[in-house]
Amino acid sequence: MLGRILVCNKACRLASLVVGLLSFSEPGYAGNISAAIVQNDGTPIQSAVISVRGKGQAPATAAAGTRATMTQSGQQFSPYVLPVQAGTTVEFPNRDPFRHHVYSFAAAKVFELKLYDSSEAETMLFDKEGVIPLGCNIHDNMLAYIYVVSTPHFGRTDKNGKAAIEGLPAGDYTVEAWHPDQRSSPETAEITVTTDGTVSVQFEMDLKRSRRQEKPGAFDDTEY
Ligand SMILES: [Cu+2]
Repeated sequence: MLGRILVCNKACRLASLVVGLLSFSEPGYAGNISAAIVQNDGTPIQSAVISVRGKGQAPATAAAGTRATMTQSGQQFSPYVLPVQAGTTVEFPNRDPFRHHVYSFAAAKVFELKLYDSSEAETMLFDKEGVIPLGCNIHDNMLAYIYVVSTPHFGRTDKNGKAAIEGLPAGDYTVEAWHPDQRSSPETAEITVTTDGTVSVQFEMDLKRSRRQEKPGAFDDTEY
């Protein structure tokens, strides 16, 4: 695990360096946010969404053609939480040798992808902000979330509870942290990003027990 952290840090430094080089002719461009999300006892929380909105920044939709993927494999959705910017088309590839029937009743997107197998390329456009829980009509254990944001600046925490948002113009921002199992409403923090700096933000969340994506004999707790 230590090795992985070192690799990640190296990669992060490299990414920061690249951003720094790109912005060399544009002073004041590159600022970063390093977010950490933990439970009240300090346990890292994976699969939380960090989204960042500049003060006065209007809602922004994704560039045309932006795509993301929510896979069905091993009778589970993957990833458990998929953050996308409004205007993103999500592909729902079925990698199982049996059919799925994906649906949502969420206010932000009511839809269903009727029984389909691996030969069919199912897609759906998500154009409205909000939380979209996904289920499958055939497999009750299947559960995942698409979280639609209206900013291009967002990320999802890894197994260490960390997420990095890079390349932000200097300025004042509101940072929001969201997780499907949090007891309270999304946490927010007001921060200021400065030239070529990294602002660290930490959130604590109280998670309730969730049925997650349990399936007999193959409970996967790696998401937490
Ligand atoms: Cu299914």
